[in-house]
Amino acid sequence: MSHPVILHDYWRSSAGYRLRIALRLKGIAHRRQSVDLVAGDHRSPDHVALNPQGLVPVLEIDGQVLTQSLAVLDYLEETRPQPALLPADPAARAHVRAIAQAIACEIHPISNLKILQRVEALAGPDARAAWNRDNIAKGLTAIEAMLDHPAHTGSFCHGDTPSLADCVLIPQLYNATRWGVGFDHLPRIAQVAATCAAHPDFTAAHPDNFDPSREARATEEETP
Ligand SMILES: N[C@@H](CCC(=O)N[C@@H](CS)C(=O)NCC(=O)O)C(=O)O
Repeated sequence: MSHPVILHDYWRSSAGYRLRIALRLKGIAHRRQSVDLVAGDHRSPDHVALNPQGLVPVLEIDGQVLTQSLAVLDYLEETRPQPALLPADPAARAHVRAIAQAIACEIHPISNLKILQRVEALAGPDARAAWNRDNIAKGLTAIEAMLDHPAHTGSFCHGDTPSLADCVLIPQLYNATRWGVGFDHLPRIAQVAATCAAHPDFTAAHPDNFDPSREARATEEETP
């Protein structure tokens, strides 16, 4: 019996955006279910039943309910190995994972909605943007140094095909732009951004395509 693949996410969620890219790169047909973070839908009993952490994304696949985007990316790679989003060489795999984790475990968590709301409550509305810009700018500077290594040349984060690192970096760059943090001065990141901006699976996953003010299609069937 085949199970429908359902991605529960919010159009501006960068963790959800990671999975939107990976699902397309791997050609996995799916349906998207919008969870409106601004309206607080992620705290509803229905959503908390899917994800006890009350976060997006959640992926229903193969009869499983999966949470934590990096764990979901690993699941997709293990169950649908082609096209590979991890290189074959163990050292290269470690590097790709290190980039993904540097973003997902270091930069992203302290830019999260609940953290920004707490910073604003403690230190005022200006502190929210200052905190976030500083965090993203410092984080991207470190990522640039990680990418700028002879063993990891290419038009993507590693080599000339997309990897898990690109699935995580591109949403972080979307966040950077939203918050007015530029990255033109970081040549490797700018190169990866330009490469992915010309790739149909990355453009199809872009948040603008899911902006409810542009198009009310929260539960519409989508194919990669
Ligand atoms: N580590 C989690 C992070 C998930 C996460 O932080 N999701 C955000 C949206 S990008 C969220 O649901 N935020 C709700 C909130 O902060 O209240 C993952 O990678 O899935």
